[in-house]
Amino acid sequence: MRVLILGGDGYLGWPTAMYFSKQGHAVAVVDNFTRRRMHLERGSDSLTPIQSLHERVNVWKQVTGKTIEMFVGDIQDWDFIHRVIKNFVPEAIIHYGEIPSAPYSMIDVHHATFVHQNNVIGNLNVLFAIRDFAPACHLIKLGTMGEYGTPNIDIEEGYIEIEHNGRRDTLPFPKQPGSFYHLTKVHDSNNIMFANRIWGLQATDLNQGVVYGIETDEVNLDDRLLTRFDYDESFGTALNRFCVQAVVGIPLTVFGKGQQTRGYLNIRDTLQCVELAMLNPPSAGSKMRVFNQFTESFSVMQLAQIVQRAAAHLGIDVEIAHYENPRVESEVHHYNPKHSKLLDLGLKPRYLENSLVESVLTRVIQFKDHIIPDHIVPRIRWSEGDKGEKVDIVEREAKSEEAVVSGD
Ligand code: NAD
Ligand code: USQ
Repeated sequence: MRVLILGGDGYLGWPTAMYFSKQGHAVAVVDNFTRRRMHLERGSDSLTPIQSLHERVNVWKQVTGKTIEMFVGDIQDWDFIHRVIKNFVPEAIIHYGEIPSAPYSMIDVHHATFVHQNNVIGNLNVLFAIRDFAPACHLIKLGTMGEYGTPNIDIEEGYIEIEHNGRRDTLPFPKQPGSFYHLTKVHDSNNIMFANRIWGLQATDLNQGVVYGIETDEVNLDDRLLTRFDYDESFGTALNRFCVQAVVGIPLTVFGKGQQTRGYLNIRDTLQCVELAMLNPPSAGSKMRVFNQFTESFSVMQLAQIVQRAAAHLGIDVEIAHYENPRVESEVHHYNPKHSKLLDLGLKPRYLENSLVESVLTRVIQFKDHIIPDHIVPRIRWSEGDKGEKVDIVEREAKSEEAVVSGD
């Protein structure tokens, strides 16, 4: 198939490009290096040394003999993106090309509007370009499980059947996202649903959980093909951060009570999921399809304990600490989202407990000299007022009283 990967220089986009190229698809990537520039702005960086997109594409060609086409430009620029879609004529677009960070979107008004413009306008351009230049194309759009928030009922896969005043309907599941970033994904979902309804645009919205892992078969071919790995407060997920903290000897930064529960999946399973969505498109004329894309759920405290156990296998002693929560979120809540549709299509999940050492910790140890400890302590707060101030440790489950959080 002709596959266009938006955000093809990113954490997920680059491994997806290689994976599809290896399967024999004609692959092109689009990126404008926003993610690399946001790191320059924040003074942080990927732990894994990543090559430029040009170098990645060249190395891929050297190693496999396969070509990945490259378009450098901004999806917000209609002139650019409509020409890419018109000329490449994709059969599937995998849309990863957005800013993915909740904390970054909460820094201040400038970051919130920047993230909204980038994500919502970019996605709208893609919808119009598909309508006008590739109407048969299947849009596979990365949304997030965080669109749903943490309601006190089970989360359905996109839609919920409701009976109200004696009448029944199947309606989009209510959304209560937890950051301005997560809100952009809700706006995208609504825009895609509308485009599907009025133009018949074929779309799958993948509400993805938190992805972990650095290793894929293609990444492992050559270290110059490595994907990024972030651990700073803006772009590092809790699990990535805990792995780095374990290796540098900082008590794991569990925010608040640590009962916040999320869905997780291995990066190799992200590749399987987008492939399954692409090879099994929704039938013509059907409404926007929604998959909840994750394989396991864990509370933050469970994650910390998994990291502690995995590190112990490598002879590393890890402490867990409770920090004052810089976010405004439910710290204790119900969490039981359905996620059967991708399993029904054949997804074979990998599990965190079995794969953390191999998928993450060995690579963190390999690159531990690159760790910038100053970027581990959180400073971005959801509630206004104390941004930039020290975040205090309010409670500690540590074994050693001397341990300090460096980087303040
Ligand atoms: P990433 O930041 O590593 O990749 C996104 C890429 O898109 C970057 O290379 C960036 O430069 C590019 N990009 C952003 N705006 C662009 C624009 N206007 N024009 C051109 N390129 C642009 O993020 P990721 O972790 O690979 O996530 C990919 C997608 O998956 C995002 O939409 C994210 O919200 C979603 N997602 C990620 C996770 C996760 O755990 N990584 C979980 C759920 C959903
Ligand atoms: N957390 C800690 N300690 C930390 C960092 C985070 O306890 O050091 C907590 C947060 O308070 C939150 C939970 O861990 O309760 C998850 O936070 P996260 O930073 O790991 O993930 P999140 O901000 O939700 O964002 C990530 C990706 C985003 C994706 C989302 C999927 O960055 O792109 O959309 O996961 S989901 O969580 O399902 O919304």
